[in-house]
Amino acid sequence: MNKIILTTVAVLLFFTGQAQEPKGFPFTLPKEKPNRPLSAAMERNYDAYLAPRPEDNELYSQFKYTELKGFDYNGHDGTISRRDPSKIIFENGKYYIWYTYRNTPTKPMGAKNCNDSIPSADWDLSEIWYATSTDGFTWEEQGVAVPRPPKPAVGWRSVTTTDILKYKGKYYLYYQGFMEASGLRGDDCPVAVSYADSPDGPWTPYNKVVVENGAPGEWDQYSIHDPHPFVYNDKIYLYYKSDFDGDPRLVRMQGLAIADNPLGPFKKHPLNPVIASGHETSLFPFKEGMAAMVTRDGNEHHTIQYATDGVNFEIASIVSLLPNAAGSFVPDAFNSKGNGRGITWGVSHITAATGWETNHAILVRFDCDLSLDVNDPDMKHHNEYYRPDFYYKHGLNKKQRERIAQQNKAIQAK
Ligand code: AAL
Repeated sequence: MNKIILTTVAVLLFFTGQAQEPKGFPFTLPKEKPNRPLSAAMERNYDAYLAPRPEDNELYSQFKYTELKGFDYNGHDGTISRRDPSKIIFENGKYYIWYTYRNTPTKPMGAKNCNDSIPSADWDLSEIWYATSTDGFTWEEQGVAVPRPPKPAVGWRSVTTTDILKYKGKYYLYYQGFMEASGLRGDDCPVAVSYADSPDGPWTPYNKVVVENGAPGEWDQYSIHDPHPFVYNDKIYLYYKSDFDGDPRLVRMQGLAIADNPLGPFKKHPLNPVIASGHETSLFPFKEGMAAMVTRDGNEHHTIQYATDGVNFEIASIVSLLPNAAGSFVPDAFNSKGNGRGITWGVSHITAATGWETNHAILVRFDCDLSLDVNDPDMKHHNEYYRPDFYYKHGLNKKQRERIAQQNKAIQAK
């Protein structure tokens, strides 16, 4: 008898609609992908990102910036520049960072007006210097790590844009080695390396190119920039950027070269370019893969991307105010063993810091929450608010105002 009553009630409820799923998408955002027809956007919201809400997405973060203490810039007159910082490592009870250091009698004067002492570009006639810190906010500049070698050694014109690798107890600094002033043909250079038994040096130049330019006609035939080494899958994974498709509308993308030995040979990945956007792209081990902060250039600039295999990157979040040329503190850069924990801070640069007239870059600190070991809700807001003067600073140029004036004239004439 009970069975009959229960069945009757269930049938009645069904036809009265009380037991049916609501027709529209539910008010409470489901944490898991709901089993119902979804639009492309909703499919993506569940499939492409680590969580349906940014604040729960471990690869989403805001970025907050702090002025650094300890670096003098000659009154920001353009004669001293610090830029393109390395990853930060912690050794001997302090943080270490390396960076491009330029100290020239004048600001950069362009390729046509440069000479043996006048720089063509902000990173011309530069050396690799380093600094240490106990808190990441105040730094003590230690001086030169890798000087420019005598002609014709690789990097005789300028050694720049370095990054650090620690491997089997030894230290390696990879850097761009310029053999001509940047801008004469393009920003053309290969990558060289120096090595040491201590992060304080002395550094011995390997005096050979370790990441070659591509073959004629290949995307990376002229420039191998931003060498960015990790120990991943028990090999040295060196990510880099190249500029291609020709001046002045350069396309910038990221490649990967892999070696068993820090001094090479490095074999370029057959799927290069592996990241189709970005400029000084900064990566870090994350879970079993690699995450990338993709800045400035390309369709996918202002994204954080993730590749479970370190090669095939997908967009993991869309962010703003990404640090340029980020040198992150990546505690597990050389030993993540498939369990990369992510990052919370680093040093980045701001180029033309006081305008293009006194063209020089400064180093700044950035903080974020891209870490599996930190939960900072104040780094996860996404409805960011900027004050009017921030918007007004991004104003119309003369050509755009003229176009608008023409449009106004045309509409008046109708
Ligand atoms: C940087 C980097 C490389 C380029 C120049 C200095 O942002 O991409 O280092 O060569 O600009």
